[in-house]
Amino acid sequence: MRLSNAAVASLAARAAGEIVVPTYDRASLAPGIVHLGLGAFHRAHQAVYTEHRLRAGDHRWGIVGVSLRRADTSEALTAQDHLYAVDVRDGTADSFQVVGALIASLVAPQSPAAVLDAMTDPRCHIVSLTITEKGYCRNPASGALQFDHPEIVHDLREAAAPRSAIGFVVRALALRRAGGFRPFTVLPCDNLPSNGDTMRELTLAFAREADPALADWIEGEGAFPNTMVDRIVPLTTDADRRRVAKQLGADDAWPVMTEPFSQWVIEDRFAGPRPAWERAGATLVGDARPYEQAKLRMLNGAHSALAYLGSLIGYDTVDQAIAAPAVRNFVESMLRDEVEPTLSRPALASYRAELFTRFRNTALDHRLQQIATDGSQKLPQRWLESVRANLKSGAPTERLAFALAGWIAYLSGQDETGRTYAIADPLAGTLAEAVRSTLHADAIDAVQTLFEIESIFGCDLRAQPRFVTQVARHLAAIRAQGVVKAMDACTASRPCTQPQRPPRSGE
Ligand code: CS2
Repeated sequence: MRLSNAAVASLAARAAGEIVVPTYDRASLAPGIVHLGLGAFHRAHQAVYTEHRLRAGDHRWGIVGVSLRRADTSEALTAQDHLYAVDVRDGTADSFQVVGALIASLVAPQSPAAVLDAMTDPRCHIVSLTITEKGYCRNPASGALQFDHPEIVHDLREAAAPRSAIGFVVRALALRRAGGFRPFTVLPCDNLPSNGDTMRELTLAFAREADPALADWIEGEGAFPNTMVDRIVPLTTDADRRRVAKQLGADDAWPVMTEPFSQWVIEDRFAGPRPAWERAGATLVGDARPYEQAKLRMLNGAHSALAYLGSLIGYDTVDQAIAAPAVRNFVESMLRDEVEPTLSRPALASYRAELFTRFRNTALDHRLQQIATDGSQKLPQRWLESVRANLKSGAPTERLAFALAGWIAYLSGQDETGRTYAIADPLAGTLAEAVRSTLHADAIDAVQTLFEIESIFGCDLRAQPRFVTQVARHLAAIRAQGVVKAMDACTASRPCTQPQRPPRSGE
């Protein structure tokens, strides 16, 4: 039996309360949210918060999911009335919820007009996004819109059939303005610094180029709250599908796996109505940035360190890597000594302890290679912002330099057991070229060559000779002794502080 509206009734009867299923009339849901990026993360996070409000009787918030590229998720979900299971795994018993919040799905390349229709429907009040860091078409170091990005070039020329998320948002806002409607709230849910402010700047930069009067309207009327989103959601595997089918008693072609933990911090400034997500456990705040910064630099920063260093050693999953004492001690000291001092969120030590518990979840099978993708888009906000803050304040950067050396070593495409892997990154070509030219060169040459890539490192870091030397020293140690030995030595070393730069007048 395939999961469907009809199947849900019999599931509910059979499972007698053990599986949570939609109990409301799905046909009565209005399309209040259009979500761009129909991946597993959205379905295990924002959709679950929204489901809570639908169950409570507020039927304005059905979700229309949009895949910006591939059709596979949409096709799988269409065949099961857009129902899917969320499998929450804590290492003991799984718990299941069938979510009904998704009422339709669209594949943007197949029908951009249908996507624009959904976004301009007056009942749509929110357009949320999980399009990954690279989906924003921004320069990762400077944050500026990449006007030479092929999708942006296309969307400025052919506004009526956009390809990029920015192109869709600007076109839909233009149509709403022309129709006399209010703008929707744009709610980015990706791991970018100040993701709402970032999206606003990118949207305005695009709109100014296309139509300055539209840009003024968006600037005056639009809303782009910052959000911090947090839930670990590994990719779904066929083994997951089989396990879910057995436990659910129905086939689900695309269930999502996740952990018990979930957090969503949202700035409460919307252009129109919104679901009462705070009643579903979200935190509505005036300023989400302290939470967002702590999450990016601690959870995601630790994740990336685990991904590159753990993969190099030969581990496959987060729980395997964190179980190794050398890795755990290193990540702990990196967070405690070099990341937390850059943050203002309260209770950082208990936040760190909670992260380690989450990383140890053996049921998630969270692949390091999943996290290792798109390093060029992730490292600026995960590591380099902490590096810059420490260089400025004179605090140590030794462990962050080691993590960077680990990333450079990872780019060789081969781990210490001899296994090879592909580098998945929009800058893969540039990175491969840099690595090829320096594989047998001195570590310092390798680091300097990598640091020349401005869209990752900006122009400032290569002008910090002590930091460049630190990274090179660690890269040389990794090459000579292997990751674990080099890492133990780095963790044991007394953090060496940077000479503090005297403040310039006016700072
Ligand atoms: C991970 C994140 O893949 C990655 O880069 O660091 O997806 C992480 O699991 C989530 O941000 C957790 O909230």
